[in-house]
Amino acid sequence: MFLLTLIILCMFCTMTNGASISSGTCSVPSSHRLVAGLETQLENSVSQQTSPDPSVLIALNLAEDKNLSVKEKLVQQIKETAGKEMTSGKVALYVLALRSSCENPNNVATTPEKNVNLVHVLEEKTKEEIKHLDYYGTLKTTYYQLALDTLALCVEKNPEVEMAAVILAKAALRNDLQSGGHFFVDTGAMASLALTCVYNENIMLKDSKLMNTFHDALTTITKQILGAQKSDGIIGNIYSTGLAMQALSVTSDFYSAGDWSCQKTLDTVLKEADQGAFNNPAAASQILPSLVGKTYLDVRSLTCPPENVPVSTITVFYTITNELVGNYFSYPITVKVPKGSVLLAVLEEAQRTNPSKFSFQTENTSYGPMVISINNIHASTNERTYWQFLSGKKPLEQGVGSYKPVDNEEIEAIFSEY
Ligand code: B12
Ligand SMILES: *[C@@H]1O[C@H](CO)[C@@H](O)[C@H](O)[C@H]1NC(C)=O
Ligand SMILES: *[C@@H]1O[C@H](CO)[C@@H](O)[C@H](O)[C@H]1NC(C)=O
Repeated sequence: MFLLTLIILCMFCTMTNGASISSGTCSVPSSHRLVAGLETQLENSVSQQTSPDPSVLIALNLAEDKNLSVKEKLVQQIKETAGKEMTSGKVALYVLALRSSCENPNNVATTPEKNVNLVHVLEEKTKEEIKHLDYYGTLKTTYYQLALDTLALCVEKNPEVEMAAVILAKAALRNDLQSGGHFFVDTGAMASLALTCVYNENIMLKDSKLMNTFHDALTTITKQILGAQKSDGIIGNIYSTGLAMQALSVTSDFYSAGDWSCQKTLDTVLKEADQGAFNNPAAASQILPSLVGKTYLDVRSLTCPPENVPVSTITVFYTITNELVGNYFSYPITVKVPKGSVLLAVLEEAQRTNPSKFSFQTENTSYGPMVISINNIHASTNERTYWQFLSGKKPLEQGVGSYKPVDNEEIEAIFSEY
């Protein structure tokens, strides 16, 4: 009885705040007032920004934001600026952002004439980071950006990811993932996402022993992120909490259920969001994915329409008429065929739709297929009859194997004498 009461109480408590829990992750529905508010704020930021923020596009896509025009505008701005000089981490965010919009970062049209391969640029920038580390003992930028580089190369299944991931993992094991002692949680969380991606995609690794290194690094980072929890559920500070939530939601194999209450963290974040803590678009873009239970790794699994764009179709009004032999008839049918199809495709589509009336036969000739019967009415040399094809009232000058009808054309086949 006591247990039952507890269960009912608990159902009630999850219902009232509209949140749901599943293993290692928690979220609020995208209809939630604060989620919708953050999305609107990000949408509005797009026109005001001087240079596009790829993190905003990633967040809007992960939240399945419905404002297509604003996302298209952002994609356009990102493409137009893709050729500019950028740090490695910025290039990585560009790659992730384009991927999240189902655009191919390997071939970005910066102008109608010029394309760049951003993944290749990312490879080069990542190599520069590593070279800098070899020569000077520091990266060109920061481990936060090297983590972004690793994540984007992994999402692109690029083989160069391996060396970046190794450096990141080793830095984590040396306790080196920080910028001057600050922002460990932000950097650790980004590194955790990157290394989880590489860990999941282990098929790419040439050296399978590296899996142990990545495993150890993820264990270390996860422990440190968990160690940065405050009593109210905030991890690091409020602005690193979103990234930390993303990291912890993909690393649940590396800690036990009691080590983190996703729900407590979520509740505090929602309270802070309500008080305007994420009024800055960059901050909003980093918190939104975790509210809707998504992570940057989900950029890999967003469903994109098939690469080959659907062919546009045309409509043809096709009629077969016999007022010459047997039972007279005139049957109309409307068919849709791919644009550029020959008339034969119209006949085939009509036959498929209504075989009892529109079945037909052809005979191969030097000029291509010649229609010899429609609806069981056969052309006859003896009777000097044939199937005549007309567009409107005008006889065609080509056969069904060559003639290409246009959209909304009226084609008639009339059983005739010659
Ligand atoms: C690395 C880092 C820094 C480095 C940047 C140097 C470098 N060469 O990379 C240093 C140490 C300089 C730095 C400084 C500060 N940072 Co900082 N930083 C980060 C971190 C970890 C990564 C940023 C990054 O590389 N992004 C990826 C690249 C590709 O994108 P980007 O747009 O080119 O990034 C640039 C900007 O983010 C900028 N930047 C970094 N921090 C800040 C902070 C502010 C307020 C501004 C305007 C710009 C800025 O430097 C980046 C590199 O050029 C983020 C963590 C996060 N969650 O984003 C925090 C973060 C952005 N920083 C933060 C803060 C608070 C600061 C400081 C205000 C701290 C302070 N008390 O002084 C100062 C800035 C003071 C000032 N001079 O205006 C907060 C911002 C929170 C917010 N809502 O505004 C974050 C989110 C960390 C956190 N969880 O608290 N930061
Ligand atoms: C999309 O966002 C833009 C910018 O905030 C806004 O002007 C527009 O009305 C929105 N469109 C829809 C369909 O919500
Ligand atoms: C006509 O030729 C095509 C190839 O050109 C062939 O596929 C088809 O089977 C032929 N049909 C007849 C009836 O010979």
